[in-house]
Amino acid sequence: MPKILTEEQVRRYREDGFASPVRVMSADDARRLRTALEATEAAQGHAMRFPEKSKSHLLYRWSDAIVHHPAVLDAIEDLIGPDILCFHTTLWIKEARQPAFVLWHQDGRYFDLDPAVQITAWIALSDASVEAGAVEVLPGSHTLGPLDHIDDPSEMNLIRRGQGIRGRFDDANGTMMALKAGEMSLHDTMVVHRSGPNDTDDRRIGLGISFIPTSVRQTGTGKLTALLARGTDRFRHFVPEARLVQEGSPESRAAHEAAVASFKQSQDAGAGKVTA
Ligand SMILES: O=C(O)CCC(=O)C(=O)O
Repeated sequence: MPKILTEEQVRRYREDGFASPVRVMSADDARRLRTALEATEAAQGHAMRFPEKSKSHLLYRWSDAIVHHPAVLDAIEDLIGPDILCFHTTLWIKEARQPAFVLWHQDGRYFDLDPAVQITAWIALSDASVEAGAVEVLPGSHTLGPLDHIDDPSEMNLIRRGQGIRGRFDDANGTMMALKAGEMSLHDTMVVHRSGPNDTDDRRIGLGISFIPTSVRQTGTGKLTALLARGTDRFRHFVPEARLVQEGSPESRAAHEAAVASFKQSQDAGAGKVTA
């Protein structure tokens, strides 16, 4: 019996490679987390950007709270069991009226995980409507195996090196995973997905959390870090990240810097792969 997902959502996730929407918190709670994120931006004097948009859970309490949110973890447990690592987090922000986008791509094409079992939980801190540039998925595409990606950098691509799949899906229309603030979508590491511009007057803000079972190994170069989010890690395939204790402390900043550096190094080592 699943903890939070319906049997139908579990079945659809396995069949289609995604499940959406899943309400994980109230709109008010999402608003409070957004306010905390925006207070961080105001204090820093700029919108979230690299490197703090990567692995923000090691820097900020509001991000740590989302990664450990019981409803988020219950949904992940429904799909991969109780021993769960947070492998990465990315803030996906499109400013109001910003023509930001990502090309069709597969996360699993560049994560170097064996087996390729990884779920992206995308938690909306603002409404992420179709007009705001919601994430769009191609149902069932997670069964196609790893596909070729090319580099096509552009200033407006939210993925730094601009990798994507060109040709095969140029005329395809997928399913839009439109979300209200406080809802979450879940997508499989191999599902092909993309997103388009934000044509609304509000920012579109989501936190993407990559979760894996503790049994998964890394196959790339270097030794990556990951945070035990729930359960027990009997495998120790990743360097354990320490959970954030004090926001703004020199220790938290150093831990974040080291974790992002090893992640970036491993991504840069893979030609034709995607880094966000
Ligand atoms: O937020 C977006 O627009 C893209 C998200 C994405 O590519 C992902 O979560 O893997």
